[in-house]
Amino acid sequence: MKTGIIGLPQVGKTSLFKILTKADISSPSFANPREAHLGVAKVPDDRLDRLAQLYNPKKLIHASVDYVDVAAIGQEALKETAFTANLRTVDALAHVVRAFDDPAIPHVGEVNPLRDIKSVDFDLILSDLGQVEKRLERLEKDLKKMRTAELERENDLLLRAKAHLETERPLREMEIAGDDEKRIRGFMFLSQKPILYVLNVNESTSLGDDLENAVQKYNVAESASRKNAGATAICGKVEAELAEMSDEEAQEFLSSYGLKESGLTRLIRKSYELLGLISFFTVGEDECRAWTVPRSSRAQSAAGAIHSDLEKHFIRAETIHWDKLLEAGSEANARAKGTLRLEGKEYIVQDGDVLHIRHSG
Ligand SMILES: Nc1nc2c(ncn2[C@@H]2O[C@H](COP(=O)(O)OP(=O)(O)OP(=O)(O)O)[C@@H](O)[C@H]2O)c(=O)[nH]1
Ligand SMILES: [Mg+2]
Repeated sequence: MKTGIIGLPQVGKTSLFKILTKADISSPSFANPREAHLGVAKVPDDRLDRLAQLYNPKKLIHASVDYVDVAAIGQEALKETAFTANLRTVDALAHVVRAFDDPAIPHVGEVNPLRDIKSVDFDLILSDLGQVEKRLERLEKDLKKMRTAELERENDLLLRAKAHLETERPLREMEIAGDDEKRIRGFMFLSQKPILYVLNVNESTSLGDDLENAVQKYNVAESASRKNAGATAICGKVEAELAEMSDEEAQEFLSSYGLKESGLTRLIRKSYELLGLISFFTVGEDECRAWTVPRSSRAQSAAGAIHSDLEKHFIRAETIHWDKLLEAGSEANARAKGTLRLEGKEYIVQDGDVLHIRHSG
């Protein structure tokens, strides 16, 4: 999974990228400011950590998310092919929105997250509209030469997309079904990508509550409730400090702010929700590992996330929910208690399942 970090100038995009990926921006590979930063973030998962305590494995592998940090968004930037190319390939966007006050850091006008959200969404809409219009012009010419059913369908779809965009709504809110999904995929429209609005809020002693209330406070709840959208809040300043600490220090620091978990954990969880993703685990003395699959995946296709051979030669999945396994203390105990189940290929994998795939390969 790949997420693009976007937003207006100086809102904290690169800071968020740094704390998510722990990348050293000062290293030579990040020397060119016009180039996008690419990095990988480990998906924090307390469930996997606790399973690992039981197995003490040689390798512990968390799921990961790729992030790309691009320059500030705007009409001009969106006209640059290199800028849009970096964003077209992502699965989702994280729009960092300024909600912190700091007179030292300039911002377009006063702090107003809802205005910024609308403004960036508008830029994405306009960029897609330009692309749609260009393609429609081509199609018109092609259709004059040769009327094929496929060209006409594409034309109909793009006319519908155009009408939708002209009402200033992003494509992520448009109904697209069946073959049209495939047809539209190739365009990699920016306003079609699921988006998470990330409010970057002030540091405060009541940060726990502030983060909880930020979406309401800044009137972002309605935008976040739309199709393929979501919202969360972080405090970039505090997260940056957290990123430098050991786990114990971080825990103490979090509770001093009235926080149970880091904002990043929440941010990544929200991204999973937004994209309809879940995690399942494989465990053993060699390796404990988290895997990411779409919600409602069947056991056989989930096995394919591990290896295509496991999918092909799938027989059954020994299955137990992670907390039941911890409760039993071992797979053998769980088997004896009857909490370890044998599931077939049609089984719908649940978030937090531990699977052991039996196969004939
Ligand atoms: N007070 C405060 N300052 C912050 C916070 N997050 C980032 N900043 C500061 O804001 C400035 C810009 O941060 P960046 O992370 O570089 O922002 P950006 O969005 O990547 O900026 P551009 O790429 O230039 O558009 C830096 O000086 C940061 O230290 C925050 O939560 N609170
Ligand atoms: Mg930046």
